[in-house]
Amino acid sequence: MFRKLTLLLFLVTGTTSCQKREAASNPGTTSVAAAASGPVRVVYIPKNTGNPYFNGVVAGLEKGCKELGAEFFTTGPANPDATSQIPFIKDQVQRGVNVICISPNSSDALNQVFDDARTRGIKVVTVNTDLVGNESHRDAAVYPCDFDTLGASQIELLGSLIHYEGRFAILSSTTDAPDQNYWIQGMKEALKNSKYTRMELVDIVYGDDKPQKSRTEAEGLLTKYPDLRAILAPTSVGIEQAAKAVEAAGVYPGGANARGRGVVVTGLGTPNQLRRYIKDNIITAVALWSPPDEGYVSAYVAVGLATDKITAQTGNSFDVPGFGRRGFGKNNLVIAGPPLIFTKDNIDQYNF
Ligand code: RAM
Repeated sequence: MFRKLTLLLFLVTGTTSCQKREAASNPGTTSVAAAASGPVRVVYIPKNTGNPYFNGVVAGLEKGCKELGAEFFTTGPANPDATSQIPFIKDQVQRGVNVICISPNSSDALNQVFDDARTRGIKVVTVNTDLVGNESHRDAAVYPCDFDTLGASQIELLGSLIHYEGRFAILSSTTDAPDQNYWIQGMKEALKNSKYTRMELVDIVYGDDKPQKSRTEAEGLLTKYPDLRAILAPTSVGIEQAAKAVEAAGVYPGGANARGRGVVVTGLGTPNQLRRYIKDNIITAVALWSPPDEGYVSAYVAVGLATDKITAQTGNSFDVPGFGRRGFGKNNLVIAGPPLIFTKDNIDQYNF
């Protein structure tokens, strides 16, 4: 309700902002974002709409922005293609938003639009995903947990579930996704560890974070590799569809058609989407973090930057209520919290 209201308010005031922005292009005048009065306006652009994962991030941003007296709204493309967010970013720049929080679909395709936005005084904060290798094109980044160790921890989780032995495939999101690609790189590095010599990565397929394509890719893996021991899906869309595929085929551990010990599904997924599969023993354990916490910390970074209460600089830190202090690490990266592992025993403690 709050989001709808603020969106409506924002749309109504959009024309005024555009007029101000035109004036701002005259030499000697300040940019709209800098000149705009009233509450700070924060927009969040997820990778794509329709992915329940991002609802948690939105809820956290909304809560934090409300506490800080900022206006918040969210908009985004239907598909997580590398360039699909560009028109949305341009539109928000035109409307004179103060902060663009975004989970980018590419590490480099958005550099130019971000540069344009920042020239106008708009802060750009990447959330959940970063411009890996192009960090100078945004002001700060918020990761939900430490991505430097996430790939290795995914391999360890998988290893522990398959007794460190067997052939497995990765079901990822898009080929351009900066987050999944970073984690996959970490997974490949981890696999060089002698602990994992009996685990073999046979394929990487991409479901583009679309349910149907992810399902088709998961089914394709089951057909192509009859001896597959596991599907590792570091995407909340992919893992849900992999769970559906092994359930329908009856090849999950203990399933009617399981060969040997069956096909294990693990990776990253939301408790709300996977609760049933975990309770029904289709999946034993998955990892993630708290998307609402990530969104909440992002709100404090976004509004803090827009009001100059926070300066994005490695070594600087700031308070987030209930979280204590959070700080900017290398490349102005903020880590919101710890990773989490969900099993039958704890899944009911989480609602996102
Ligand atoms: C999907 C998206 C998102 C990722 C989660 C785990 O929802 O790809 O970026 O963080 O999975």
